[in-house]
Amino acid sequence: MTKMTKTSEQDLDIVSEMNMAQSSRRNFFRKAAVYSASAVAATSILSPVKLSAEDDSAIIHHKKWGTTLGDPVTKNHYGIPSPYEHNNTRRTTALLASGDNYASISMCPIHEQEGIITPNGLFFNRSHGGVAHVDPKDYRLMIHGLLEKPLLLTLDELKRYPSVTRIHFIECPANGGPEWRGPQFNSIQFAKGMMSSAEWTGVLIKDLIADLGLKKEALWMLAEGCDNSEMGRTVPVEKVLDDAMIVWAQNGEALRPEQGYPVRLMLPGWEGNLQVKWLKRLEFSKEPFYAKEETAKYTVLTPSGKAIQHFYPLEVNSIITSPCPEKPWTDLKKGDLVEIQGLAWSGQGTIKHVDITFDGGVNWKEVSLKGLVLPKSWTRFSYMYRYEGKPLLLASRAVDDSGHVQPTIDQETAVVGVEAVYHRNSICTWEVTDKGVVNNVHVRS
Ligand SMILES: Nc1nc2c(c(=O)[nH]1)N[C@H]1C(S)=C(S)[C@@H](COP(=O)(O)O)O[C@H]1N2
Ligand SMILES: [Mo]
Repeated sequence: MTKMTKTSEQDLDIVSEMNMAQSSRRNFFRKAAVYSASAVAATSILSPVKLSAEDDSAIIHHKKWGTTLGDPVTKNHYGIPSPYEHNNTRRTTALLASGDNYASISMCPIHEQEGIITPNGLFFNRSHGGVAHVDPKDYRLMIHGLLEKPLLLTLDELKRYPSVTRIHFIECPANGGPEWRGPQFNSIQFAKGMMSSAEWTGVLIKDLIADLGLKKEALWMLAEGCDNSEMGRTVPVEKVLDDAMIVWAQNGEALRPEQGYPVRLMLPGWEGNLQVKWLKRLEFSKEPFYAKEETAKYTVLTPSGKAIQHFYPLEVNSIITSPCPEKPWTDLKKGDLVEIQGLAWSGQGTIKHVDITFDGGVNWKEVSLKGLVLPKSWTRFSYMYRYEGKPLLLASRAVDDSGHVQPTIDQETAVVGVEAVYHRNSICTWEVTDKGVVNNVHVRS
């Protein structure tokens, strides 16, 4: 186990002051007067700071984009990213893809993201029968079963209901699933990229069915898609009447075909597979439908041989996104200040705090949460670190307000075993070598 070596005391003071300032606004304001002038100036992120432009041709000479006309502003009526960002893309791997790539998964480059929103073109995509292209003119939503008044809606009619807009992540419960026995991918995108987050707009199902007369015996709701896989899933009415939504917009525009255009079911914090895309039908019933349909739900096998049947919400989880195998520290020099960042999330509540370790879990340090901290939502965390060029075992551990703490690998496998596929939420560790290379490793006690 690698211990951090000490930098000079003054350095440590300045770094911890920056972290404290981030973690507490009140604290920041109290100390701002003292530190705004001194500490910020003294803790330049780049060392040495380059202030002279004379010999920098990018400053004194125009490049080709400064000496010719650019594109007409009407060239891309729908904008696309800079061609230099072509590497920031979804990816798939043979390990998780069907041969023909129809029943496949395409993973999100979570290490390339800033903030807590995934751009629509990078949202992970898991479709069991390819991406359906539904003509909104021919789209209908049927709501029936144990209701006094069943309902058939067109898309325009659905959109007449009062809408809500909320930020939530979607995670496939198989995210990280190939790695129960050990690391499989030296890549955050493949190890943890079966998730993404967006701002969703749609109607709460409780509002939609408020005057439809839901019967007392209705305990379950079947959701079915109009793609070829249909993806029939049954969920408890309790969740439906809590915060389930039917959404038609994603980050301010219509859902992308990959996310179920024109309409998908959104069950905040619950398994991605339940969030039926290309939604066609909701049927309320007394019994769950999976009694009849073999593929209608996932279970979790425990070491005793017994399966946990109802296991819908995703548990508290986190991962460091920078550094990571795709974003190593190989360009850093000893003494550089660098921001460690990551994402924490929980389907059972709001992230309360996140700790990080540099020594594989022997010592932990609380880090700051940054930006919006919302229920059932990605939460970004941050820590300013003075790079020492020493090997590290770097990991994060999140705690949510439902009282759940992210488990170690040993704690998790003691409950669920290593044959499991779904719901892996144990601590992820990056080994940082003395050269700044980052590797995916499993730390066991
Ligand atoms: N109709 C339909 N809904 C579906 C699926 C599907 O194949 N068809 N895949 C499910 C699975 S397994 C997951 S993880 C999520 C993926 O959502 P995304 O493709 O928007 O990321 O959608 C779910 N909803
Ligand atoms: Mo999934």
